Amino acid sequence: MDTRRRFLKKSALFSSIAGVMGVSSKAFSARGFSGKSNQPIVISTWGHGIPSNEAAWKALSKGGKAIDAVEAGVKIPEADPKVKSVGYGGYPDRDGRVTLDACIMDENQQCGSVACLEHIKHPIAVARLVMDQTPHVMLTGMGALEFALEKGFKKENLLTPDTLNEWQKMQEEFNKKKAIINIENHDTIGMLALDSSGNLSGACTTSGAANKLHGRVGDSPIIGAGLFVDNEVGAVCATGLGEEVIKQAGSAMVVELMRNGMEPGKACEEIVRRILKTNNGKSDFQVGFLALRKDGKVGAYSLVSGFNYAVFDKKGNRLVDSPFYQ
Ligand code: SD4
Repeated sequence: MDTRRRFLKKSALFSSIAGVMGVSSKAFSARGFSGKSNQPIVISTWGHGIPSNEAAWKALSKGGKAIDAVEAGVKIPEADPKVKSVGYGGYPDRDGRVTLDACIMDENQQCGSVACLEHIKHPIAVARLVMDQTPHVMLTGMGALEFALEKGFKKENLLTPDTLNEWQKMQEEFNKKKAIINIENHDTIGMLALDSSGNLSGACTTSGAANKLHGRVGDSPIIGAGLFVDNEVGAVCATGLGEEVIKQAGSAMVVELMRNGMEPGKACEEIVRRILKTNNGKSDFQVGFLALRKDGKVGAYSLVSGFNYAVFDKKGNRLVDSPFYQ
């Protein structure tokens, strides 16, 4: 076969594969997805994403960097005692201790993370310093706390009387050991942003599952599980039962599927389906993924209904219901 015919045959094959995967051949080179955008956008999980996006948009709309926007954004629920699944006022573990997990990742694949951190209101800011000022990616427990105190963070009591009261009432439900979806209050904030230079970053912060064993770490501070950013392809974050997300390397896998041409929403759905499969079709828990592709396209998918996310772009800030399995 002459070179031209071989080339035409290859292009036809590529077009049909790309068609099946739902991507335009323009955005898909031989090396994978290659679209881009420099229209700023920020997206984040759950209703508390709305005020968080506002804070992030302040930075983004002035030409600020995505990494600074996501840090500023997720600090809003971290400081809000009414948000009982993130930061100050978050539900404690089984021993009544508030332990926080957070991570952050930028366009150069630099990242920082803290896990099982107590007494610090803004774990995301500590994670940022782990990224910016240490040769490490992750600090845990006492080590993370000592690092934060060394850097001048204030030691605080994060357990509010209101949360303690609710947590005490919840003990009865926990003791029944019945599967109640989201009883552990899986409402982490994961935030993804694209800035006007076309760069992506993400942040994720949580008090984790309410009533967890002391020392339990979920997906949220684990790069590749609760968050992953690849500046060539897209950024993804996860919410829900962290153990299931970790088992699939969830966020990294969604990025990889997008790299291979899958649409963001379909890529999220595929990983939810894998989780469902490993649970033999049982869906008495929640997991959800949120994805932002390099060209600004957004997608999400959750196992159970009820997951929503906030989107802020030039059209404004709004809450969107995620598609779900059931
Ligand atoms: C965890 N994924 O610790 C976290 C909890 C969460 O929304 O709320 N996610 O398992």
